[in-house]
Amino acid sequence: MIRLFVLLFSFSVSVLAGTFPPDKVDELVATSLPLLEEYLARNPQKNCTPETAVRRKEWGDLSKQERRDYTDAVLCLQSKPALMSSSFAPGARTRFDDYVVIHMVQTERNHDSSFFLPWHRYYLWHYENALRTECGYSGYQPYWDWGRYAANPLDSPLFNGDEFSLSGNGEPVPHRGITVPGAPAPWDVIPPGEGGGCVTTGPFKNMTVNLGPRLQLALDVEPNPQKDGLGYNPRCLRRDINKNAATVTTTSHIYDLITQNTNAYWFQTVLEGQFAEGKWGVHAGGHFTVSGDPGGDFYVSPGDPVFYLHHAQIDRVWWIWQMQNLTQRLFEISKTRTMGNNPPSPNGTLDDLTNLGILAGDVEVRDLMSTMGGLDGRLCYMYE
Ligand SMILES: *[C@@H]1O[C@H](CO)[C@@H](O)[C@H](O)[C@H]1NC(C)=O
Ligand SMILES: *[C@@H]1O[C@H](CO)[C@@H](O)[C@H](O)[C@H]1NC(C)=O
Ligand SMILES: *[C@@H]1O[C@H](CO)[C@@H](O)[C@H](O)[C@H]1NC(C)=O
Ligand SMILES: [Cu+2]
Repeated sequence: MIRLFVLLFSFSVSVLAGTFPPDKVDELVATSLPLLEEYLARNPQKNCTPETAVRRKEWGDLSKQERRDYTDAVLCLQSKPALMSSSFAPGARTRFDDYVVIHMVQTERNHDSSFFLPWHRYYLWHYENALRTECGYSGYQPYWDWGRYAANPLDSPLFNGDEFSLSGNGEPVPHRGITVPGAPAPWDVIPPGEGGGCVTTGPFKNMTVNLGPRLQLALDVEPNPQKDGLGYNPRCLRRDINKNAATVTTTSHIYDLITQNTNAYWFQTVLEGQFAEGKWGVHAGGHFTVSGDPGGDFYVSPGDPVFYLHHAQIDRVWWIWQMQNLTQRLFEISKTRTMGNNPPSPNGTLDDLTNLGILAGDVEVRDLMSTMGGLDGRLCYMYE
């Protein structure tokens, strides 16, 4: 009887939400919302309430028109001149490139450190704002729920290559797999997918990648004229959509990450991957599901537009994790101020400052912890 009810219930929800029935992570969101409302009632956050908060949606739940509006806005950002000075970054040609440069020059501060989650939250929000204010986009930043498509990412509304996707795979070019630093065999190499060449379908088929590469990739890519990757190096967007990497981003992986890690240290550690133990984690897993150039480059990865949907899902998973115990987790950070604590540094604190270079000035990490009222109420969003 209960089973029948659950079946009927999920059936009716799936009809409402389109073709994707709620999975067990979506159910965690549903059960958390009353806790969030109760917390906000006790701790009001700058006029941000579930009624006023905007909703970031999953790509597959957007209508075709909404998907097209999003990619049009990204193409618009790619058509506007950079703010970044060309003496600082000769490869920064467009407003889209400005964001790539900011990520490149701050990579070693904002990964495997106390800044990782809050900084990327700030970065995404700023990019979403640029799409809206500079390119007339009226929606919000969509996310990519890896779990929905982990079995076959190529056959997804993100990567199927149609005009409503984020463009598809690269042309087939034989290439080696991805080396995972420090991982023991057989996890030291992610076997390659069937792409690797230039993307030839969908909205980004004509896109020019200007910056990078910074790292040695598995692909044959023209090296950047500058060692720091900031030189001008125009080339096609390459991808290798890789289901071998997606195996670590299933809904079960996401669910376990959220429910089995009860402090910020372990939550972030498992999310970012424990390479020495052969665990890639959902962060690297998602990046390497797209891979290619610049998607597979730790520094330059925001140069593939899918980056922002991947990191929106990272931000969503953090948000869901925070909601499981807001009293403890809303303002809980971990790790030190330097990547991998190298060189050694003190534990990060909520008073630490972080910025987006020329795009946005210093804010306290504390101001980035809540999507419901952070940045003096300018952060006010939820994920569906
Ligand atoms: C790509 O560029 C060609 C030539 O300029 C143009 O005809 C075509 O519409 C462009 N395609 C997309 C998806 O922007
Ligand atoms: C939330 O965290 C607090 C502080 O660590 C703890 O006392 C409480 O039991 C937790 N609540 C739940 C529901 O886990
Ligand atoms: C830094 O944080 C870790 C847990 O993330 C904790 O075990 C350690 O005691 C902290 N160090 C200092 C100096 O507070
Ligand atoms: Cu990053």
